Amino acid sequence: MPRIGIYYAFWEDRWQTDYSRYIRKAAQLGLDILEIACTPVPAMSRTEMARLRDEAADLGVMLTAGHGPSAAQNLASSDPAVQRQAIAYYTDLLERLAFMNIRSIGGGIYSYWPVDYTRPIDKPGDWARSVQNVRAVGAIARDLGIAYCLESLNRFEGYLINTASEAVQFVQEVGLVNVKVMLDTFHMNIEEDSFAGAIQEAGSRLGHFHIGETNRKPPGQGRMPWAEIASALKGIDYQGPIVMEPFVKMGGQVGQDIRVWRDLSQGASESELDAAIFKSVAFCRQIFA
Ligand SMILES: [Mn+2]
Repeated sequence: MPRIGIYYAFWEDRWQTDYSRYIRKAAQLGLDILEIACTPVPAMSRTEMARLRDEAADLGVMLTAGHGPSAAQNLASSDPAVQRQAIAYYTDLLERLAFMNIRSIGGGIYSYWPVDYTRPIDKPGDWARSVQNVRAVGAIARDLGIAYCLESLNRFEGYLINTASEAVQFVQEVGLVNVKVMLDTFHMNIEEDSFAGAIQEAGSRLGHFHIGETNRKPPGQGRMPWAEIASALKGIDYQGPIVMEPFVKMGGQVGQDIRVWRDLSQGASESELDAAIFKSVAFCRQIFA
């Protein structure tokens, strides 16, 4: 059975929170994985990190990490000082994730997010710098037993890796087994010619998979071709995490960064949001069985 998870920010409007609450909620809703944001991790005490690690273990919830790096954490930056700062950031972060028994980090962790498109883009230069620096950071992750998963993002959110094909090329140039491709159905829906084709192209390099409908509602509420997607994942014998990343509420930094400008939940209360996820988990168990 595949491991199904959820990104905590479905319920939150900030990129940080008390994750204990969501570890318990994930367990209650029948999820195998809680994905957390890395934002608060560098400021956590060892006691707090150990508490989250142990709470998750006690409830049988696996933790994974997602990250949208700030401009100061941009491994592709043309400024050598920013590159050094970004490498130092990941060096500390990865050690902390390993301490928390988190063995997967994913996202635009080869660039920064959200991108400032008012500035000119140097894709070849940023690509070359990012390959080199992801190799350095990826080696640290490898030594800690962490998969470093590069998420292919749609053009409005990223410019270095928009497709599975570009992700595979990037990962090949990095050349480390633990630096993997990460796909997300929301981004794939915009950029890929074929869902199955993209998954097949990633193949054994696929390390993390995000799911959601075209408008980021929970899986099962829209028109994503789930049968094709599930069949393709089965075809490549994908055994990694499948994490839903729904966003339905406006407000806060999350609503701003995700560009949620209407309440897609129709005014749902927290218990109604929970019920929607409970239903979506059942849908995922069925479709990905
Ligand atoms: Mn995603």
